[in-house]
Amino acid sequence: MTIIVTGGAGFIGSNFIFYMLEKYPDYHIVCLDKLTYAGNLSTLVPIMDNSNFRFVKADICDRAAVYKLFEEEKPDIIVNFAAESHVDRSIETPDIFLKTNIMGTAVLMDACRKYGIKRYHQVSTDEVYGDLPLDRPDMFFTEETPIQTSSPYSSSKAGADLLVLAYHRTYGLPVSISRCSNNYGPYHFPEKLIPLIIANALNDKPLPVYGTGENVRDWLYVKDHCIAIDLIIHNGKIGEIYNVGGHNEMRNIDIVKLICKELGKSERLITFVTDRKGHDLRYAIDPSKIYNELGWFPKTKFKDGIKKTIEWYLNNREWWETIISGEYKNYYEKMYGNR
Ligand code: NAD
Ligand code: TDX
Repeated sequence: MTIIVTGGAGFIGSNFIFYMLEKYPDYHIVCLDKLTYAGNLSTLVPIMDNSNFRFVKADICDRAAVYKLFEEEKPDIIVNFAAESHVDRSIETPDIFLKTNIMGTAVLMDACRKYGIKRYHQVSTDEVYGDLPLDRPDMFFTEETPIQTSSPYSSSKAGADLLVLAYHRTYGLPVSISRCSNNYGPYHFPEKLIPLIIANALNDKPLPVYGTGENVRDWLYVKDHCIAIDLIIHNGKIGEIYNVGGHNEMRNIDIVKLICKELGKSERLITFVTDRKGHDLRYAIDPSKIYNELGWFPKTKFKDGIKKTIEWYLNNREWWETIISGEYKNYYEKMYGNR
């Protein structure tokens, strides 16, 4: 079995590759990644010598490079993680989100049509459903919830999802889609809430909370997401969408306070800053379908997952300090300098 994992040098993709190499010692895993600011080859160093693993630096929008790789590897399955993934960046520069997230998806699927594959799996997000009101805890996103996006990021992911479904209907491409809630865990890029707060707290820097901090996210430990994708690519129905969520809704402010507590840092570091434009209020997934069809449920409780995550950031300071001392410094100054 040969699987091409795109975006495997990023947060979830790298965790997925580690999980798959360990679980399936006879699989050949090929990582295709452009190594944007979010891709980190140092993450993959421990597996670079594994004979079942190959890394290829390429852009999913580069048709010639993608076709060449398909010709060489003759993959059975494609799992597409490659994307521009940060909402705040999409508000500043939407173009690259449209290019990578929509056009890149089309190029990958064209390659699938040309060379033939068993399955194309699109890693999508609950953000395609827009948001839910804060005062309706009875409401959840199901696979039938209409698409209603808020940001250029979520619109680009929704556009890609529609294209994936269209390739299935029009060309009969064997596809599946997973729409997951917020992930957290090792190798999470420190521009996202949890790793940013951990890194800032460890450096006694202000902890920026957008608006009032009452927005709610449904947090899932990244390994549980990897397990869900593994189940879907092996047993999920072709042409179907699966919601993946943690049953774990938390307000941003409570997450930030919890991290302060775990690290023994003062809550006085918390700084309320200007809200994100179009900020989604609440995400909450109903994962009944994947539970009923594939037996998946989130195994890691948030209280354990967040401890493991904090421990990882404490033990891997070099990984994230290299990031925050490099080019990312300019981004941070631009986004938070006058906020
Ligand atoms: P990430 O930003 O950490 O990693 C993205 C990876 O894609 C990087 O390695 C980057 O170099 C690569 N990449 C970007 N553009 C590329 C291109 N044009 N060609 C090839 N590679 C390219 O993202 P992540 O958080 O790991 O998210 C992975 C996927 O999961 C994304 O599709 C995202 O939309 C989706 N998702 C993320 C979350 C979350 O909480 N992080 C939740 C649901 C869904
Ligand atoms: O400094 C911050 N302060 C803050 O209050 C940052 C970076 C974020 N926030 C808030 C905004 C959100 O309400 O925290 C919440 C989480 O923010 P992000 O970590 O940026 O994640 P989110 O916008 O929810 O999107 C994430 O989940 C869905 C991923 O980045 C997406 O790729 C995924 O699709």
